[in-house]
Amino acid sequence: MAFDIEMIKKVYETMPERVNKARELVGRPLTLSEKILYSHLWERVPSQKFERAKDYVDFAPDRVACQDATAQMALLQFMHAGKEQVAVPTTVHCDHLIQAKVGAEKDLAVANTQSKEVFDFLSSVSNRYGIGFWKPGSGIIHQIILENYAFPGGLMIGTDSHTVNAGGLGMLAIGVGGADAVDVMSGMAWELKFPKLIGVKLTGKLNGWTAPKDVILKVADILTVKGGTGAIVEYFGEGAKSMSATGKGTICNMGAEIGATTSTFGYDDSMRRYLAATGRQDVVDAADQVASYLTADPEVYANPEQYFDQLIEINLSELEPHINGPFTPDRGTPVSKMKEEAASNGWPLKVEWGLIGSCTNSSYEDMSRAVSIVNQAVANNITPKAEFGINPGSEQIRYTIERDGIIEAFEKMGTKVFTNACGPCIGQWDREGADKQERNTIVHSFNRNFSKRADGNPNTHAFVTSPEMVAALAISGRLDFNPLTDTLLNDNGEEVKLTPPYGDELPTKGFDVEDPGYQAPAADGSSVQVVVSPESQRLQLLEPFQPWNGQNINGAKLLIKAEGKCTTDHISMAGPWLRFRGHLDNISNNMLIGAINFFNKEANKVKNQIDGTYGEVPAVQRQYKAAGIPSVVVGDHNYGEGSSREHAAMEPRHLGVKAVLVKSFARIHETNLKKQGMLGLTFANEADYDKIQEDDTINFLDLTKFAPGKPLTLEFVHADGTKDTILANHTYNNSQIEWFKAGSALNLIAAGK
Ligand code: MIC
Ligand code: SF4
Repeated sequence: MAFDIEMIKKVYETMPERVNKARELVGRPLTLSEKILYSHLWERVPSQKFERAKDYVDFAPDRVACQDATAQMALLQFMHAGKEQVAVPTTVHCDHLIQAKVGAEKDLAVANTQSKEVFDFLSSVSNRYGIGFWKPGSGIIHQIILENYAFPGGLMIGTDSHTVNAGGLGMLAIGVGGADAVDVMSGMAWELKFPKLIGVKLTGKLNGWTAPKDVILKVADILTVKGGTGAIVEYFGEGAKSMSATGKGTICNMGAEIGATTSTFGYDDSMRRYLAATGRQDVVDAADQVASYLTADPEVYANPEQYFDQLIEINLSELEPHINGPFTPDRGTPVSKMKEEAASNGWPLKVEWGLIGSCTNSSYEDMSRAVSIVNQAVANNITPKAEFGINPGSEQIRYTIERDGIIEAFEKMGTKVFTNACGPCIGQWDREGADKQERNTIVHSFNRNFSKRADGNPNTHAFVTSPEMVAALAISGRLDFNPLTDTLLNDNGEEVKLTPPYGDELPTKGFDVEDPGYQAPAADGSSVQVVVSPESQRLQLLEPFQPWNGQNINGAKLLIKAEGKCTTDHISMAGPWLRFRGHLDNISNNMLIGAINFFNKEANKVKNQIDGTYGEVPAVQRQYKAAGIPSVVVGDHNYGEGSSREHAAMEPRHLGVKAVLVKSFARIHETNLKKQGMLGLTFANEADYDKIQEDDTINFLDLTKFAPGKPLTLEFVHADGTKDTILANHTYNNSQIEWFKAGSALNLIAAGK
């Protein structure tokens, strides 16, 4: 039986009435995304039509998921909300804090010792408040969600940007910061600007070396890292039906990389098969009763251009395998063009490592298709040229692939099998030699490849591709190997051509597992003690942020003018810093240390306007704070792209930065800034970015008149006494302005407002 099946049945019972009402209000056939949104309104039955990209709407998500690296801050905040129990089904997953080094068994034991305090905290808070807890080693949050909790037509939020993975089962699953999760766990509405809709029509059928991953690598190439901002991507067409549910999950997962709010697919047979194989025939039976509500109205897919804001068409039969990177997931290169591209850009051609796993590609199907390539290498006497590592997505997958001989086949090739966890994908990789900072290339099936992300080495060129291509490239040891046309030399000096991958979508003998690693919460947790030691270096209880003093901000200093890409990895780096995710003061020592200073093109070196020296960003900011001087951060486009980590907003807030002024924001980060009581502003005129100088002092002229839709006026006083007055736009609505005034959204919840 599925978890929370009664809740799921209730969603289906209420769906027809709500969707029918919405169709009447909107006055035309509905997309799937609209059906899910309109059937999850806080007001229950819809009473008005919403305008896309304009109206803020209150929603009632069905469930919440948190992973260990973000759950600490989310739950520390939730503890302030004064509730006895979470209001909707919620789970916590331990997956980010486990380092990959020698292999699963030893690495997990090390993590359980090193992060014991954090795991114990998460386990006891979960037990206290009625939250399902998935222990370290149980798997990566998004695979566990897909295997256990996702259901067609549902709406969920999760404190991780790849929550969107659950779109593979026809959900709308959306990544948020911890403060948003706290709203929903506390029984309040969750607010989102009604998204725009991008339709992707998939014709033809995947074949040969092409995999679902290539669909999203192609879409990322078309839309770029910010092309999906504020939009839901809805996939449909014959090509969509021919893909597995986990393959659909891969596509939705990487929708985070184009900034999309989420992505989804209509309910189909692939979802029925996956639900049944993962023990949820009850969900299939319930969903089948309302099947027409779990996909768009037929008119929509017949004439998509009338219903979507943007339409993309991809013919799967013609799609080539793609290899995206380095340093950004939207730089797509079809395999046939790689020789040329790699040579003209001088990318290191030798592949040092091939890594298969991460939440986007760690399903049974992924492992079974990748191993079909590995098996060919072994059978043909080819010694792989690169090292190999895999992270299975969940204990259920690991157990099943071990039973089916897949692990053994990987190991024949010297593959390291790491813990069922994020591992190298988030810098939890103790890669030998990474500290030498040599230029090198790795290929992986993850979703992100920002600088330093996997091994901390800024010279590692990481390329994202499908698991089967990772296997082929790692075996050949070359980035420009094209398995469709090229041959490999085996150990006997013979030429061998690899044949295309094949594999089972689902295990023919069914999934199996001995201990999935789940801990159910106490039925009544009121007596459970949650202890945080005041001496802890890993956890720190939160102090409420101070409310706004009602005055204009005057005499603020420019902390940094960040140039170019500034993702949440640049603002609050992961890897070794993950251990401080529950300790705001300690983690604040990584604030913006990866951002490039426009004025000297260096990272973590900014001018201290108090004494004119140059120092590390957090250190300089701590001096401003100690001197009671406010500060402002200036940034470029798509600032805060990537992760949902609210630390990227809480750290500047904690250290006394007042405003972040950029050309444009990534959605989750903008909301995180608002929730934490910061000013997130955008240049009304982008060219004003060029006017900002290193020694600037900033005065807010009309913050006392802060109101929705009204730009703020900022005066930049330069060192020579001249001034530039510029306009800064913002997207705060009335209630968000209240968060700013109160010091944070949480301060309002705690005050019972
Ligand atoms: C990531 O992939 O960057 C992470 C680590 O999963 C983050 C969450 C985090 O920073 O904890 C995400 O994607 O939201
Ligand atoms: Fe974990 Fe990587 Fe997925 Fe983030 S993207 S949840 S770090 S596997």
